[in-house]
Amino acid sequence: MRTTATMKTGIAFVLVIAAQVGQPLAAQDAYDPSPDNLAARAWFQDAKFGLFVHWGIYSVLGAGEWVMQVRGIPADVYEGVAAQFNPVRFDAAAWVSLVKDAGMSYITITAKHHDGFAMFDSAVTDWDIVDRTPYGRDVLAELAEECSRQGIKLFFYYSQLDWHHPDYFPRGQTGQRTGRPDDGDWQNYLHFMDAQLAELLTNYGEVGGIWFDGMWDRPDAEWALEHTYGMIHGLQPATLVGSNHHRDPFPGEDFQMFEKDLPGRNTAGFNEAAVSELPLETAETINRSWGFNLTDADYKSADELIRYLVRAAGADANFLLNVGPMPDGRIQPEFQERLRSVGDWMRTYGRSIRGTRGGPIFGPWGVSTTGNGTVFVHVLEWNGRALAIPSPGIVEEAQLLRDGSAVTVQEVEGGIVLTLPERPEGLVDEVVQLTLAR
Ligand code: JFZ
Repeated sequence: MRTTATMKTGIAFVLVIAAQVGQPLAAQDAYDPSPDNLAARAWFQDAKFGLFVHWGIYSVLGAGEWVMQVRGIPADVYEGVAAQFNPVRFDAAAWVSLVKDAGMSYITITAKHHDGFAMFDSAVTDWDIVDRTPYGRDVLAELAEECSRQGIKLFFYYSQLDWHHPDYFPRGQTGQRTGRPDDGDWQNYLHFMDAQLAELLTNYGEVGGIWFDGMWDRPDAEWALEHTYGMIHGLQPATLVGSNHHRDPFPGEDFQMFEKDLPGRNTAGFNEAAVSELPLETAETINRSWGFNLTDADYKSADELIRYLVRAAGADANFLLNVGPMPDGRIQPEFQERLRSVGDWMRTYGRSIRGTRGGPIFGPWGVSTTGNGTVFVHVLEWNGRALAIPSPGIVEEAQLLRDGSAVTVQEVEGGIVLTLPERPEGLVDEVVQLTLAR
């Protein structure tokens, strides 16, 4: 884990330099999102909470999704791992039910990660789950079908960086130790990538979005984003395009993501981009790993995850919470327990998250969210009885969301004072619902 973190910080550093040199990257020029796309953006912002799934053949090795890079495994040796991937306990219905139990509305799953391995049946390569594993089933197809049955939207993560494809050349910051020949046809690689994306947008029903990652590996390469983004929107206008490039959004992108940070913050060290007008999303892990990691037991508590969800909603961002399923296809119990606890919380407090937008007030005590004439004051860190906040408008009614009991509101100069009850032991978020005069 430590090696990976150090290495990624290195990548972030290179990225910053590249951004300063300022090679403009063409994207989808004069992009005018379709009405369907704008509706999908609103749906996305209402949804607020999704499951990120990092799953690939790397799970067999139990050391995260970067194992090929970290251990310097040559591409031909790594191919042997595919032959051992046999997730006989994969159950799409169980995954999607878990997502619903957690109070989530969408899934973003790795269709292809940096190892280049397609978790779907691709016709343009045999480096995929159907052709190379004893399991031989298209897990994305099964998941897509189950998602549509249970009313969950499905997004695909797609790595532009590829440690396996011979035409990913010249190589970038990573993938140097894979033993591939030192030549390759970049245009050919771009065609391959577009062909796989076309498969994903054609064979799996409605695709909620494409979550790109890995462009940072070759920041100055000609990625022909305008072509790829245009193709995606041509096939499915409502599909939301986003990219984890940690730069200001390019035309053709429909949402902006922040990895391991709330929008506008940069505790991770690589979130230098400004917060845009696009719908926002922040991704986070439950332990410290994205892909299944056998030795990572550093789990965040359910309360910490709830607080993260609330703070994301307060910052007007979706929360994409990750699991790395095991090589047998199951999601480990530690993740399931936590997801279900967050879901229990969502059953009481979901109204203050789903369908809301961030703001308008916040303070050291917490954040707020807004939806249809209501402001939800999320008191996360405050043990006192009297809470002074700026006035969000004319308050007609104030009550605790957890039991509907009335909260006294007093107008004072510069704001209002809420009189809260004694804070119950272990309460993670005291939500006060303020109904405003229209
Ligand atoms: C990327 C992936 O490398 C990682 O495996 C995972 O999928 C995560 C969600 O996304 O991680 C990154 C991407 C960019 C930087 C750091 C980590 N960066 O620019 O420093």
